[in-house]
Amino acid sequence: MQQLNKQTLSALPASVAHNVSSTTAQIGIVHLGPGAFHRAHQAVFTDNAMEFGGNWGICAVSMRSTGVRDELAEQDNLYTLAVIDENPSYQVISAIKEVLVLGEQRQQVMSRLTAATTHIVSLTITEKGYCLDGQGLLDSSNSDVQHDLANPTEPRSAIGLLAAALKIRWQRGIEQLTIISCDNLADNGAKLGKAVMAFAKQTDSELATWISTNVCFPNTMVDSITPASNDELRARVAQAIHLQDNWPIQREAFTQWVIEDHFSGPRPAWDRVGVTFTQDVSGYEKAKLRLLNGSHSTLAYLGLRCGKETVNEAISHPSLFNLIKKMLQEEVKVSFTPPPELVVDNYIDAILKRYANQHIRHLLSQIAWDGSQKLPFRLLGSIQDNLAQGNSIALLSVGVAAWLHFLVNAAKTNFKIVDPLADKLISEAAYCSGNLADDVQRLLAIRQVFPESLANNQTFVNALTDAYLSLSELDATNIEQVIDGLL
Ligand code: CS2
Repeated sequence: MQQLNKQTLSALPASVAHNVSSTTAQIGIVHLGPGAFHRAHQAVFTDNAMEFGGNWGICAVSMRSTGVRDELAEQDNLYTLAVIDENPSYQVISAIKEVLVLGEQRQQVMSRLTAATTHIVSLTITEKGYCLDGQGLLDSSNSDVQHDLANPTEPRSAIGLLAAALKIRWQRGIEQLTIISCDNLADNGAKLGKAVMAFAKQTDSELATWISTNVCFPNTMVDSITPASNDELRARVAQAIHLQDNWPIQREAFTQWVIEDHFSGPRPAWDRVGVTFTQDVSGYEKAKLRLLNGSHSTLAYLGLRCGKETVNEAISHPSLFNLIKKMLQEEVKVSFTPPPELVVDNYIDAILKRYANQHIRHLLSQIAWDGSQKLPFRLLGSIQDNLAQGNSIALLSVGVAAWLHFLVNAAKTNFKIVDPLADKLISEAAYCSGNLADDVQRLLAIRQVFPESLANNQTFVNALTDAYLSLSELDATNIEQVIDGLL
């Protein structure tokens, strides 16, 4: 079978969508972190928007790994998006024009970031890529930040890289840039802006002032369930497009992007292809982070303990379904103020339906990554707000307790967890001896995750200890008994 590339594009069957107008566009966007989510989400919106004109080709920059660059090079950076639902559909995306690797192509990355034709820089670098501390501010003790402050022209963190590029734009008088965080952090844009300015201040305070007046960092909410690619997907795509694509991606049909309407300079016609622009993203962000991601993480840690592998398998168990639904309806829903146009009960129902999509295999182990970075936004924020308002936190605490058990179990079985704090988490978890109240206290003392005010809140400590105790018996054989007992 021939490989997907520019030459073979014309052989695509008519059933496969492809926006020809994006094939000739020049680069106008630099994206940091071209993982599956970017290629299934922002790159697709941008590809579709180019139907309405503009040079919005994407230069994608991997911070370290060479995999995406090398694989995509063989197919002229083209790849297939498979939308996996009741009726699957396929689209070849040509918005990505080049992929660079920062570690190996520093000069090229810098020229793209500082080009006057680059109007937008976007990021999907995951929570840990922002180098923030527990307060959401730049963590100056982070080793990458320290490295970049000592070597500002050779940055390895996204924050150092942006500061270095902005310095050159400032010196050359190239104004107007919008930097769009597309990661699952509350107030993602504001946090990114603050971190970049805090970094800049430590190198040149005038630079920080220039950034604050010339560069916009809109907040965003991004959503689309995007499981990792696998051989099954490659086979399926080959069959659909009649070409070999070694790097396809898959996602569910649902996709959403809400961006704060706060730009410095032009942007693609995203508004014509389904992107929502609004003055205030925070309600959308909280709804998504707390309702979807919060329940995702809870389901991941509970499901793994119950011997489940995928989101679909976990949510298909009536007890787990009931627990998640009750947690969302009774505890998460009351923790925040949604945007006026959002009907939260419908949103919850839609999330539960999305989890039940049996056509995609979304691995719980993938969602379980980086718990230390995710839980504060996904569960702890709701818990703190509920405590302040006197609302219940019993079920939210179950998600946190399930994570604690995940750590203790990993320490016991020598399972290597994926988390930037893995060493610290596992060494603390290894001391957990089974005296449940002591275990909880020890883990609550991890300040990078649990702020002091929360760790010292007796209502939370009690709820977490109760949940931790109840879950200690849980395994694949007694799901009803244990989980129903919590409802
Ligand atoms: C998931 C998210 O992996 C995870 O932690 O919760 O990636 C989730 O699938 C997306 O945020 C959905 O938009």
